[in-house]
Amino acid sequence: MRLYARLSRTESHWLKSARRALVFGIWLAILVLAVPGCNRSSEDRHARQMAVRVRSEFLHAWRNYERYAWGHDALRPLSKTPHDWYGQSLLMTPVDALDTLVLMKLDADVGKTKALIVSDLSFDRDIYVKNFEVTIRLIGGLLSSYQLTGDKHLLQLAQDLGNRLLPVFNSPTGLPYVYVNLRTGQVREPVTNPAETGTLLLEFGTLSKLTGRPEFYDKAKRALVETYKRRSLLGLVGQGINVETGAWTDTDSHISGGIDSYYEYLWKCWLLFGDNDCRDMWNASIPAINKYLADEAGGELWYGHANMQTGARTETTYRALDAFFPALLALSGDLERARRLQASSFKMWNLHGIEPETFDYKSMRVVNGAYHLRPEIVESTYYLYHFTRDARYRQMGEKLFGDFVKYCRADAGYAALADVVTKQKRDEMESFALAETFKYFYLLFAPPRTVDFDNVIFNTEAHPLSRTW
Ligand code: DMJ
Repeated sequence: MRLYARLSRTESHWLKSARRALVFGIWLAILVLAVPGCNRSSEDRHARQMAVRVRSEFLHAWRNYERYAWGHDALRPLSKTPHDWYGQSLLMTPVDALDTLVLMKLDADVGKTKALIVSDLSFDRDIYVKNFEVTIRLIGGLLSSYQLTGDKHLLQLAQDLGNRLLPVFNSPTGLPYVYVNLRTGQVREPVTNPAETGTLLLEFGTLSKLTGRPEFYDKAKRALVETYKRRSLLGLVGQGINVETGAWTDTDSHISGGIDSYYEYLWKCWLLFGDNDCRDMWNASIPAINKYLADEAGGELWYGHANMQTGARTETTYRALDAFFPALLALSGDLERARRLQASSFKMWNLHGIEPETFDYKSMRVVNGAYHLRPEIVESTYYLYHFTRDARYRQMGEKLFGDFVKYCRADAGYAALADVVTKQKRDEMESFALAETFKYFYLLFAPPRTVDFDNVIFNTEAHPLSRTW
């Protein structure tokens, strides 16, 4: 009896301890599950506040464009005067910025801007325009805004412009001339580069799919393939090519301006159109880039310049434009290099609190100190955050944005810098500041559903294109 009583006392003691342990376990589990959730939701709350801040700074730039340059290509933010690239306006800023207005849900501004474009934009003009620039900014902008709003006028304008640009491809090689007269179709300037010959297929291809006219796709693809076919035995392309002879005029190779978006479109055209040739050309090119252009300096990853024929290093410079490459590496699945290169870009930025146009990664010296309000480093921050969900990329973005506002905000909009060391401003606010820089800052902090990342491809001017066909 006594034994039984002792046993049942022990048992009830055991039961109590077990119950206590269970309650403790449940609390622990709640804590373990809830604390990161709390962190996550406070991080998200902070991100939403950042998105609101970005949107309001975007509006500072946009309202001043409206006030001092409405109907013109761009605002000069220091003199508060308008600027037209070719003496007559092609509405560069309104067309380039329209899909940013849509994504930020600035509905009244979308309506007003669309009305301006539909009533005032005419391509029947006796001016020579740069095929590359008007393709990425105007065709890209019109097509993405058409896809986002469903307004057919925008597609009609894109088609009209596409028709007027087609004569650029009438060279012996199929590589495009640099300039075309929008009214007469006359072309000029045969010496160009891979960025200008190979950054056309996302726009012309989408135009083709949406209008059912194969020639847009075929001509832009031929230009891309003809560029690729002229790669060296090492698998590199140069930075100057003659469209009449097909010969290289400059054999310096890099991922920088003049070549950059040629590589970008190889991979992205595979993603958007499922074009196997584009995938194969990318797969054949990326090993050469990583072998001859990638460079290690002080334990960091950089990409420099090399001779396309010999692979010999020609420059140890890295540029603000090159900072797009982590985004492309991440998109193509190479997260490790993407992370390392992004850390290098951020280092370049932090040297003077804002990035220079050109920088020598061996000597850590500024080579060209201008800052043109460029988006590339922000673009890569956004891509890396998307692929990793690592909160450090949002913190990085916050630092970039803080500096951007601190040094580039002017009374009337945002101004480029003449020199990142002295922070002296210059009278320039390129349309890509509104099309790209503010957009990528916004997307980094806005709810992920703002853009269906997995179903859009951003053209090189940050215009999201989707496979609606
Ligand atoms: C933009 O017009 C495009 O991103 C282009 O591919 C490169 N340069 C500017 C922005 O820096």
